[in-house]
This record gives sequence, structure tokens and C-alpha cells, in this order.
Amino acid sequence: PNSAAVDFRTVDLRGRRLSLAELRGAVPRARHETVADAEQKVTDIISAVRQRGFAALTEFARRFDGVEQAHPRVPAEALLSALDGLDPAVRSALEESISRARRFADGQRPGDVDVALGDGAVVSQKWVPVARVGLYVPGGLAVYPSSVIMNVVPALAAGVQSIALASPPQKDFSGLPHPTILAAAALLGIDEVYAIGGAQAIAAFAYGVPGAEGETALEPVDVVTGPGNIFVATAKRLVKGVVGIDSEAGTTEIAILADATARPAFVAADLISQAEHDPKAASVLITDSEQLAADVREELDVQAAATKHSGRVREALSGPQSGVVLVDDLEQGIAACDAYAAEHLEIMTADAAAVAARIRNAGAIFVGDYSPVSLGDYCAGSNHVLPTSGTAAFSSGLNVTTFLRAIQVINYTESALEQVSGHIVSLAGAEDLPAHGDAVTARFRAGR
Ligand code: HSO
Ligand code: ZN
Repeated sequence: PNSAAVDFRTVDLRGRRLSLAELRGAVPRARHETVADAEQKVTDIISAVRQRGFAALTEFARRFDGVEQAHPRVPAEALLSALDGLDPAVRSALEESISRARRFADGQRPGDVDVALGDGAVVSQKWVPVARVGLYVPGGLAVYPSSVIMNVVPALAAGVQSIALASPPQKDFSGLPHPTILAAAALLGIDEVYAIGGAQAIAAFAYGVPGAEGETALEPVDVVTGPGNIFVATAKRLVKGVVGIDSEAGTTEIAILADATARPAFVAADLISQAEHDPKAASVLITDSEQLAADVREELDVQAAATKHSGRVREALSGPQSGVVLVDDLEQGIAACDAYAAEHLEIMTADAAAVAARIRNAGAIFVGDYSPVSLGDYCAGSNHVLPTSGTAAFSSGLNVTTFLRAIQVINYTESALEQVSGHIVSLAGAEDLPAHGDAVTARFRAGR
């Protein structure tokens, strides 16, 4: 039947010389109406949580998740029994994923610096973890125990002392988050877990929720991280400034830069793998080979028909946010990749590592035929919470520094200050701020 075909659109950039702005407009991407729409809804949710606290959360659990909830805090016994009930194969996979993520996160920790800028003039920089973080793990069309690892491991590696986790309540699990999520939290030693979904979880973390009589409060956090749908991403944007956030990790995207040497079956499988997340997921192929584009289309039809979630896969692949971008050559292909700034970018070209080295904008880059996005989603050691919607042009995926602040420490001796005191007085005068200069000269006046 006709509905079975994937309608993977073509954007032909060949022979066109486009400015960066034109290129950005030309690559497939979701329209922005949805964002404005989400903003109004999320604003309302945030004010409800601020005004009515746990009562609002209970209401949202009923309305959005269809569950009756006395209190969103997950009891300790539920975490332990989830760990007990965990499938051994899944447990060992989670353990391997944790171990690789830990080793990579530990390697990321930046070093402190100490610089002597003169005799007795020392400036240092120390990295200090924030005190408390709130980590969001989405529910929705799939459950993501892997996202528990991706959030928690860098926070632990950074040295964060207080970690709270939220994930949507599930109707099928008596209003608790999915047991695999609870088990992953327990494996990582996290015991403060809440069954709260979407934008309301972000609001609760940012502003805290006061406890009624005999009830423990949910204390506000310093940083909120985690992936999510458009509502979660919007909520994070709206609370930014009240708390720190990681990048805007919204609906997932994959772009693949491929030439005639790429394997169509691999390319199609990877495009489908991320389309599986959401009907709004974006799968984009950028290639200079018309033959490859045709072969990938054929593969998409075959593979999309055979895959379990073919409905949403086809919808994602057929949406305006997905398609093939035809380019003249690798140069234009790289320019298109940088303009798109994909959350995930796979390079499947001859000499893939050299091509990858030239990419400037991407959340994460997957090099060659044997580094698919699925590897990064679960077990590479890298993080899968990455900037979407082009925000990779200015932001980074979740990493240890997301939870650290660089504090500069200034320590000058008397003679070191005296050496630059004249300069301070001059600049203070130039800015018409003489008291700034006086604060220095006061120290050197006779009889001080
Ligand atoms: N690809 C998603 C992460 C994920 N995949 C979780 C499977 N589970 C966003 O990077
Ligand atoms: Zn994925």
C-alpha cells in the first residue's frame, strides 16, 4: 500500500552558492510554531508548580500521566526491589555502560591553574562542583535507563554532593517511573527519585517545592540537566537564569554525511534508529552521490517496513524535518553539516577521520562505518545528552564541566599590589571611578 512508502524529501543544493543564513534556511528542520505553542503551555505549568507545589504536581500526574499519586517521591523500597527484579543481561549492560561513562568522565575533569603574574602576584582558577543538581530522565514513547547513566555519571565525576532525579510516573507501574529507570538509579547509588514528568519536573527542580506539614520539601537545585521533548526543552529555557541548565536537548536528530563509498544499508539503519524515538525526530542524509541517495531510499522503504515501530519511523522520515540534502562535493557537504549543526553527525566517507576533523558544529561526531549513534546512545563512553535544533553551534553536550564552576582566586602581596597601583589609579581615573583608585592608594599612604 502507498502508506507504506517513506516520503523522504530531497533538498537539492547542487550548483547553488548560498550564504550561511541561506544554507541554514535550506537544510531540513522542524518549523518553529510548535515552540511558541509549547512556551505558553509551559509558562502555565511553571506558575502552577510555583503557586500550588505538590498539589499541582499531583494534578499534572493525573492529567498528563493518568495516575493517582499521593506524593511524587519514590520510596526507597521501590528502588531496591527494582534493582532486585532487574534482568541480569540488562544489569550487566548497564554496568558496562556505567564503567565506560565513568572512565571517560574522569578523563574530562579539567585541571586547576595557578599562574604567577609577577613576584607575589598569583591568580589561580579552581573548578568547584555545584552543590545540588536535578536530573531529568524522559518517559514518553520509550523509557531511558541509559539517560540515568548519562546524567548521573558526569555529576558524580564532578563531585556533586546532592543529586535528585525525576522521571514521569507510569500508569503500568502504579504511578512510579519505569522499574528499569529505578534500577539504574539504584545501581548508581541515587536515592532521591521523583515520579514527576516533563515541564513540571523542571519547574519543581528550579524553584523547589515546599513540604506541607510532616512532608519533606523538594529542595531547589543549582543545575537542571537532561533530555526531553519540546516541553522539557522549553521549560529548561524558561528557568535558565534561576538555575543553570545543560544544552537544549530536545527531539533527537541525526545527520549523516556520506559519499559514494558509504554502505546504504548502514546509512538507512542509522537514520531509522533515531527516527524510532519520535514522529518528530529528524533524520537527514547529506551526500554528493545521487546513487547513494537512491540506494538509501530503497533501503529506507525496506527497513522501515520491517522495524517494530514502523509507524513513527515512517512519520519521522516523511516529515519536513527529514530528508536528503544533495550537495556538489564534500566541501559543500561540510558547509551544510556546519549550517545544520546536528545533535548527532555521522561521517561515512572515504577517510572519515580527516573529514570529521574539519567539522565545527555538531553535538557529537561519529566517525566511520563502525561508530553508529546507537553505540553512543548506550555504550561508547560518550554522553548522549546533546544539543539539538542547531544549538550545537554554541553549546556542548552534557559533560563534567556542566556541573562545575571555574572560580578565579586572586592573591597578591603588598609589594605585588604596589607594583601595579599606578595602573589601577590611571584606569580608575579614566573610568571616573576615583574611589577604585583610592582603595589601592589608601594601603600605601604613610601612617595608614
Ligand atoms: N538518541 C537519544 C538518546 C537515547 N537513545 C536513549 C536511546 N536511548 C538522544 O541522543
Ligand atoms: Zn537514540
